[in-house]
Amino acid sequence: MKLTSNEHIIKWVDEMTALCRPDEVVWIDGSEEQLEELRRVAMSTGEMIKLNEEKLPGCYLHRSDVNDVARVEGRTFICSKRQEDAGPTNNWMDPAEMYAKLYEIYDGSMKGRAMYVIPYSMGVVGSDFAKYGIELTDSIYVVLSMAIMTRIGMPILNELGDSADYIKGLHSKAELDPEKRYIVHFPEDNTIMSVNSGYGGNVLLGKKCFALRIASVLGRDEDWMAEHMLILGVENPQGEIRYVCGAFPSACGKTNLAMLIPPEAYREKGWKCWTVGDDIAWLRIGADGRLWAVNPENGFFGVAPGTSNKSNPNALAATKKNTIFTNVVHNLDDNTVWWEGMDKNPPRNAESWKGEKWDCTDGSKGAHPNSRFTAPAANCPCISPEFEGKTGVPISAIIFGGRRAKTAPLVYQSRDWDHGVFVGSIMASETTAAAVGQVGVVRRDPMAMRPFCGYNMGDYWQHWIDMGNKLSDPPKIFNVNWFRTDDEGNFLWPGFGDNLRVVEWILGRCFGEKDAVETEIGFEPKPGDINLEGTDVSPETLAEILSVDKELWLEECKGIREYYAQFGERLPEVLAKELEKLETALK
Ligand code: OXD
Ligand code: MN
Repeated sequence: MKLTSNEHIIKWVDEMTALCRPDEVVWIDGSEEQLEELRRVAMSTGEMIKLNEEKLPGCYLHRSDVNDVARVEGRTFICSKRQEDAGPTNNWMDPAEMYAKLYEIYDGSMKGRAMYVIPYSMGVVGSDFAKYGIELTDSIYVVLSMAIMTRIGMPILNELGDSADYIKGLHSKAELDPEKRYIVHFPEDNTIMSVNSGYGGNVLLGKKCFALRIASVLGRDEDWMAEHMLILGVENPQGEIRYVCGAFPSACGKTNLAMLIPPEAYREKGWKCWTVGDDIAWLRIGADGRLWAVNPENGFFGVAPGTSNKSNPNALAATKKNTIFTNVVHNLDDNTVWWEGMDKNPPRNAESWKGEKWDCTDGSKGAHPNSRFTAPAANCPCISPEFEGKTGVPISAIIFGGRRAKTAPLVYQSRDWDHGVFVGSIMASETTAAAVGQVGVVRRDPMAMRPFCGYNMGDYWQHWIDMGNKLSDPPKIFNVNWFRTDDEGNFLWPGFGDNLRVVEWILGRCFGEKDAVETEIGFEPKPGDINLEGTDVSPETLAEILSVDKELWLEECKGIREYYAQFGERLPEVLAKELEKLETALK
């Protein structure tokens, strides 16, 4: 039964139904009864395995196809009318050509299956920040995952009324053929098309596709920003909560920072941390001239391996109920799950992520390195009371970061907003495969948005500069690097909860409470400005992690110049000048 009389939606659903030819069309109202019925169907076909109800209530295991376990950047396209609007960092094809290619692939792709119509909201329904989408999919896994990651169902259709202001998303698993797998965005049509994949990052269209790629374009046109950022609230012993956003490429500790547990000495004094978001921030200019952030998602799509009671107890706790696990180890003894890095007791009677009998002693990995949990945000013990708020939280600092063995110091502050945009634009991270002691392969990932910016990165940087000009009280911008190593390749900074020591300095800078010294690259803490009490980090080691090697930085400038060159005239003048200033200072 159709759940709306909205003609725009009905016409589009009818057209896509005629194209994909499903056996039936099921509108998702978001009710628990309907979701429970879908879980039952998914269990009967093997799409989901129900886990131990006592130990993991409401939890399921899902396995994606073995050829379909990660985002496919090489097959992800931004199809704006003009190629230069997609820019040099995105794959592009002419929209008409791409539609024709896709329509052929979707033709009859849902035969023998149901098509589910999922109305969903990114952001709290009815809030000024919220944007709505409809995803059509032939996957129950997608319906159940969207029910965790977003707000779904009737309230969205009610809010939409007769409006055509929603993002269209069509997903079909089709035949899971990797040669015909496409994740395509048509920013000028507010349309997303994803086909031949069942992996979350490619098919939960609210997340990377809408909330970053399409939303970045909406933000450019409507004076706001969609960023690949965590949002963290830090409560000091005076009970005041200050908020930061942080942009980090994958495998640089974003979820860990978002769910940070203060070191013991800090906890005793009354410090607390609150998670508002772990992956995406939508940022708007408030009436007070500050930048306000919401997390448009409703759950966490986290990487499972490495998540443990030690590394991130809050994330682990979030997965203890109503969670879908994908591609992890199935412990057959007690019907629970396991992954590398969870603890030191791999199950003996178990199946690997491929569903094959797994022998933990043979050296093979049981869980896929990109195996995931999809957990409701409400499960997280440190979820912020502001998570459900309609106004968002005011941001005092933006923190950029990457994994650099040598170049970037533990922390530095940009001189002003424009310099901060420069700092974000030159973000780079070493590949984690780098051998101990060796410098890894550097990949440039500006603002951690390289795979997620829905338009020309040069224009995106200009949008950042324009936003700064519109903010009377902009956040201060910082860069951190938790990954500096000594000459033997050992990490010099303990990381995890101790990162609060750095965040304390950052927030102190924002409120005029902490001192700094000016260097060639920006402001750094003075010795003694970072509280080392309760760590084994000596003041000498801290001085080493804060040191700036001018030769390395001059090399870095060469790399930045080469990287910038590909943007031609789209490179903002401000950034070219900042690069010159840096080079002059270093010489
Ligand atoms: C990512 C993710 O790939 O958040 O960045 O899943
Ligand atoms: Mn991410």
